[in-house]
Amino acid sequence: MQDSAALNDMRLRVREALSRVPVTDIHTHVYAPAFGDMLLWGIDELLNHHYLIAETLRWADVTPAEFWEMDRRQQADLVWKTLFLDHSPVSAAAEGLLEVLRALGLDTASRDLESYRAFFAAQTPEGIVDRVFECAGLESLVMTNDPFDDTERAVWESGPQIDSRFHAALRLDSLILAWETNYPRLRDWGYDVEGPLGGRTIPEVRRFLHHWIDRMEPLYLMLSLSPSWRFPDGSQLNRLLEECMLAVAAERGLPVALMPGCRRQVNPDLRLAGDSVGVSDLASLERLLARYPKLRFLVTVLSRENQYELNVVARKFPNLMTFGCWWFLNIPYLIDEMTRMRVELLGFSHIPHHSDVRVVEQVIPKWTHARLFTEVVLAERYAAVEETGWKVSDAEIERDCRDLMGRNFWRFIGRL
Ligand code: HDL
Ligand code: ZN
Repeated sequence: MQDSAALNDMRLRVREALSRVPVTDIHTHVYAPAFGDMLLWGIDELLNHHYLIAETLRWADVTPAEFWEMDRRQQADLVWKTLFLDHSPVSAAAEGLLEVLRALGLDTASRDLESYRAFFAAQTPEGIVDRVFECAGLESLVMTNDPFDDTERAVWESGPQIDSRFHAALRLDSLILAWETNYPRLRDWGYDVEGPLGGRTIPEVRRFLHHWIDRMEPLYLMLSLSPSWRFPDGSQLNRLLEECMLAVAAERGLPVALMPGCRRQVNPDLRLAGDSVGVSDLASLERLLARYPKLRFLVTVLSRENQYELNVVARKFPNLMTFGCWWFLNIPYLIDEMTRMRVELLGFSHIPHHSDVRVVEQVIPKWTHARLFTEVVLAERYAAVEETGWKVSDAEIERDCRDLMGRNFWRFIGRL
């Protein structure tokens, strides 16, 4: 059993190091101010986050259809009443919203939603972004960018001046997972593609990818995968994955982010809140990693049951960098479990956290929790190491924290 005084001392040393190191948030759904209303911020967007909508609709005596009939403000009022006033806000998402208000200097004890609205009404997007980056100790973040999103595509085609703290990631779910629906749009854009991938389809899809890589300058290409994904299986999905996404990633020297485990729209009535989780086949991931030893894969999986396996796979394949506690996993209980498993199985060769936020202020609680659980786990591990007589310097603790909170990412993607 560790000496509590030594443990407390070590926690303070790790906390100090974490407060100093720059943080890169490697996967989010926020947009730079240049994307206009696509940048979500403010109390009504915070209350309308789909995590809170899902929790609200479990209690409220409105159907999803009635909820969607309401305007943003009415929806936010219902979420506030249901999850904050009628019931105590103890879920990770609800408590996280209160952490945002506190960090921005608002009085949560007042429970005065209109005063919170008045505060945000007096802010600007750029001002909120600056304030939030400072509160969260964030140096930069990576967006999720989809050329099939009409609003987003128009912004990119306007040649936007993008805040240098916001980096792009080229998301390919619309291209690869929704091929049958979306390939006609590629034809509209002048790409000579056919549904069954015949003719010039493969080179034309590659040309499409090169075009958007030139336009967005993404740090990586990205694809989520259903738990039912298997590799290899000769499917159209895997042909597009290998012959287009991975082939172009290799040509352009870009890493690939794969995110297995999401079962999309199990309840379409909930819209963005309608996705669920499933256990993925990580033997398929192993076969992909083995087939492409020169490609670098950033991977996060959605099922808690896959986490242990993913760490073992990472021990077998240096071209795999695991990252984050994704989506439903991003709750204190599982962040603690996952961080412990990673540190004990992988040491410092992983990326423990990303926020996945959609409303920019949410990075504040996400990175507060990320630092807290990193501090708790590392302090225990450093204390255990020092109990053997080994000494860890403050400089080494800072080096290790710098790796976890950003440098591992930049080094792995070849940008250090
Ligand atoms: O597919 C993804 O990238 C997921 O993160 C979804 O966007 C999900 O809706 C989400 O917001 N998770 O936090
Ligand atoms: Zn995401």
